[in-house]
Amino acid sequence: MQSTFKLTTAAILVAASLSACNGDNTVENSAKVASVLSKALTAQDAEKFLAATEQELVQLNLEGSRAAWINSNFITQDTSALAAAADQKSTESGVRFAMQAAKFDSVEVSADQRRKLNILKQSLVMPAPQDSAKSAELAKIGAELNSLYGKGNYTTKSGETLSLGEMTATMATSRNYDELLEMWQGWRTISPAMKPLYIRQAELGNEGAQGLGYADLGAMWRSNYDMPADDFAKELDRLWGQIKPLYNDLHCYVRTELGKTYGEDKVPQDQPIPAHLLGNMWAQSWGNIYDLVAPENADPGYDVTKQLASHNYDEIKMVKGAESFFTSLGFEALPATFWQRSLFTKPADRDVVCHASAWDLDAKDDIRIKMCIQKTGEDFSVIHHELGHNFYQRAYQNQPVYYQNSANDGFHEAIGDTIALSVTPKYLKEIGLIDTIPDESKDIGLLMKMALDKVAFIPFGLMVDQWRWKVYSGEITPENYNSAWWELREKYQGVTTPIDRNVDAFDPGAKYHVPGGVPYSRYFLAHIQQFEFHRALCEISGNTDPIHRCSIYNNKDAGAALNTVLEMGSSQPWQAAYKVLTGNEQMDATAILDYFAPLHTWLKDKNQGKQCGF
Ligand code: X8Z
Ligand code: ZN
Repeated sequence: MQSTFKLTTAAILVAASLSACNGDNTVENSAKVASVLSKALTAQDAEKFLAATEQELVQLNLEGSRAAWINSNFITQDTSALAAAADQKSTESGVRFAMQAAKFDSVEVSADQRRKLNILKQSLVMPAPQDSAKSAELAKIGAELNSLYGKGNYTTKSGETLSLGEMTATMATSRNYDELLEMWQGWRTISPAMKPLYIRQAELGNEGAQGLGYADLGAMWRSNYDMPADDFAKELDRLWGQIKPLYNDLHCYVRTELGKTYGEDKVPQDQPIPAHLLGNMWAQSWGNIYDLVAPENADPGYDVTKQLASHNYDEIKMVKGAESFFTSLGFEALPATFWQRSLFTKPADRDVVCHASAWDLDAKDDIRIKMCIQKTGEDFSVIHHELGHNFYQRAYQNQPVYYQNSANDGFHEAIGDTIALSVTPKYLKEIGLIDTIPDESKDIGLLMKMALDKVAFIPFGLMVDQWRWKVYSGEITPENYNSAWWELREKYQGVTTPIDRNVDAFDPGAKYHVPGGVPYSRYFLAHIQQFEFHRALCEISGNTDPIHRCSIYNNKDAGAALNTVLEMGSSQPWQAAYKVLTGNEQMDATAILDYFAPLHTWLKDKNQGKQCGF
């Protein structure tokens, strides 16, 4: 399990467990640490503290990951209780480590020691107050929220009980306004029950963060980026400002086309778009409505979902296909245990958390994914995304446990997506999934499909944590949770609720990462970073095609460059890792803007004379 995109509520401090063979030496280590911390402190004491803590972390991570894995694969009261107990133990230890690390604040230590101490102080995602009753309560709430989401389903008006996967498939393919609305509303029946738990979790998480010296939990989350927390918030605004003109033009064009499909009474042309019409349960990526907005005469003429079916791809073959992209770059094949221990399909007989995730159980080679794969082009991309996590975890396994993490959490989310950007027509032909590469006259179609997935996502990637930061700061109070959520959805995405929401609605809870306690800014960052990484790797590979046609498949130089950054883990400030690959220390949206430049010109032309904006 991986802390920065860790899918349980609390977080162990660093990436994953190292070894399954260490005994539980927690008590002995705690005594060593206590004796170190009782005297005037030196750099040598810091060394001893860090070494002892490292051993504890390895053990805690392994126990925590195993409990969380079992709970997410078999959701029952018992496994939730066991996961909560492990979570409580690791969170309490994490708080203790953070407090102890702070004791070295004014001690002169080496740069490496300082970085490790800072990592100990900062990286809890859901810190508990220093009170065992409250830390037990927080862990129990986390497990309950996770179960409510994992078990969530909806029984239709006609009496059929549907899983999220089934409803997701209908959201992607149905073009019936009322059917879409029923799915959209139906899924949101799972979350009112979460609201009291969420309110209490925010109180306890804030108390924990304040105990560690942060103004609130949001401030703690923002302080994880090798820059002052306020500067990080400003960086996000700056990047969004770069992308907004492109997003606005995409939004404007899509709204027009949806107006043609559903009628302008249903999609008013001067209002935000109803959130259930965009092909996705959360209106977060819109690639599934490509057929409704496809540019005339520029359709590439294939559909990955159909190609997978006609080439008899099953779930395993899809994962093998994604793996072979990584091995083509020079990465070692996945271990046999990956294939034995991963979850690839939704079990018929039990509740599991289907939201896709990648795990590293022992920081050696016990890497796995857990995913209820659907045989679609969309899930083919998600598989690349998940394997990106696994190959990253494996690449940094020789770092000390403190650095077994990505350079910043956006990197972890960006790697597999970077690879998926190379799943171009040229690549699909090379692996035999399509017969001919569409000519350049079809590029607008290819770019449109990609923009619906990537550009459309960006304001969603931003607003989720804008909402949480305001919840944690107290600016959004529980009675305003839902209305403030929709205000932000309108402000950033220009989408609106299709129907007035009940007073008890808690729509943020219907998005996995909110009950899951997973920060979301990482995905916003990843959507910018992946285009910068893709551009850099394409340059290294000697690509001469337009950037959206570039595939780094089979290119060992690109693979080696990528591996250099992955191996670094979080041993350096992320800016240093960024520089290794892109030559810059600052994130920048010009790579994504350049990638979509031909589409943007096309959109501006199509939008001429229209009243854009929302
Ligand atoms: O949660 C994920 C991954 C697992 S880290 C499947 N993603 C975000 C989401 O689904 O909301 C990937 C893109 C955004
Ligand atoms: Zn991910």
